[in-house]
Amino acid sequence: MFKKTGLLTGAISLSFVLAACGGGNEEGGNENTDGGNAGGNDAVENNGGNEGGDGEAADVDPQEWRFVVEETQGQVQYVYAQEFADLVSEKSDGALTIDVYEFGALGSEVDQVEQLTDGTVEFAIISPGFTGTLVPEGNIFALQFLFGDDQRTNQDILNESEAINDMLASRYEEQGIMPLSFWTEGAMQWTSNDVQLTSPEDFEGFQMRTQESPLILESYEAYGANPTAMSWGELYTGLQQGQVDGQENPIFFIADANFNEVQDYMTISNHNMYVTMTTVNPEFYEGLGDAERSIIDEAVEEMRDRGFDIQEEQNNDFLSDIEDDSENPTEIYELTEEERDAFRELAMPVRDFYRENGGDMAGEILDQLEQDIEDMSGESTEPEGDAEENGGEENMEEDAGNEEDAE
Ligand code: 6CS
Repeated sequence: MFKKTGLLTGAISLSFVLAACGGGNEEGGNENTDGGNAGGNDAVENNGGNEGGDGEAADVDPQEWRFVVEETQGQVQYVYAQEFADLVSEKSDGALTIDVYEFGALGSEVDQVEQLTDGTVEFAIISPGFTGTLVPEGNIFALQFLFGDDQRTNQDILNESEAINDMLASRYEEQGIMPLSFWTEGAMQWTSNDVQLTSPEDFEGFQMRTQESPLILESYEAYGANPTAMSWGELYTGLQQGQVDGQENPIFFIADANFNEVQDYMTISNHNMYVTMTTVNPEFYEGLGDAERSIIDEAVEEMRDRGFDIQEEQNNDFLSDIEDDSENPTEIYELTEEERDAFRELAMPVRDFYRENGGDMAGEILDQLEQDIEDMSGESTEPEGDAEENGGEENMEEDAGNEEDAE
C-alpha cells in the first residue's frame, strides 16, 4: 500500500531541551489545568505495563522513540498515543520505548509537521488541516458535507478507501510523512459569540478561526465569513478577546479546551468530521528491522477500533459538561436538515476549487473518494442540482491564505 523510500539516517537528537515530567502513564483524566490555553511541557515516559522487565522480545533491538501529538494529556490524540506506546512496549517485552509529547511541548502544530519530516520525532499525529500547503491533495478533508453523518461508516471508509490509503497516502509520503492510519475524532460543531450560526447569512463578516489549510479558509469564505488561521494554543484567548468570533471542533475538544467558557452559542452542525493521521517518518520506518516494523504495524491495526472508541466516548461524555456549565452558559441549537441544505449548497462549488487547486492528483483522488464513499455508505455524495460555479483562482500550493503565524 505504501511506497517505501530511503534508509534510516542514524540517531537523531533533539535540538532543544525537552522537559520530561517523569510521571506514570496518564489515563483518560481530561483535567484541564491551564484555563483552556494549551502549552504543556511534558513528555510522559511509557512504561508499557512491563515494569519488572520480562526481558526483551527476540530479534528486537532496544530503542527509544518519540511520538508528538496535537492535543494535551487526557485528550483523544494523547490517550491514543499513550495506548499505542503501551502496546508497542508490551509486544516488544519492554525493548521498545515510546515517549509521548503533548501539544505545546515541542512547539505548534505546524512545527510538529516539520519535526516529523526532519526526523526530530519518529511518530506524530498530524491533522491534514496543518499540511495544506505541503500536501495540497490533503485539503480534501476540509470539504464539508462530503462524508455522511454516520461516524462508524466514515471510519470504515477511512480504513479502506483506495483514494485515501493509496493515492493520498503516497502524496504524503513524497513529502516525508508516512500515514499509518487515517481516523476520525468525531463530527465537528460550530461555536460562536453574538450570533447563533444557523444560516449562511449568520456567517456574513463573521471572524472564523480555522486551521491553516487553504481549503478550510475557502470553505468559510464560501459562506461569507472572514476566516483567520491560528494555532489552537492561541484560540481561547483569541475568542475571549474578540480577535475571532467562533471556531469549529468536535465536542470533546470544545469542552476540554474550555472554549465554551468564552462562547455564547454552540451549533450542532455536523458539517464535517475531524480527520487526523497517525504518521511515521518514512526513512525511519524503512530502516527498521522486520521485527520492529511488524510490532508497529500490529499496534496500528489494534488501535484502529480503539481510536474510534476513545473519540466516541469523549464526544458523548463532554456534551453534558457544556450543557451543565451554568457559570458560563452556552446556548446549544441543532440544525434542521433544511438548514444544513443551505450550507451544503454553498459547500458544493468548493469541490471544484479543490479539483483545480488541490495539486496534480486532486481530481483523481476526489473522483475515487466519492466512489469509495458511495460504495461503502450506499449514499450519494452529490446532492441534486450540483452547483457549477467555482471560486478558485488561487493556487493552494503557493498561497496558504491569510494564516497567522502559528507559534
Ligand atoms: O482545532 C485544532 O486545531 C485542534 N483540534 C483538535 C480536535 N485536535 C488538535 C487540533 O490542533
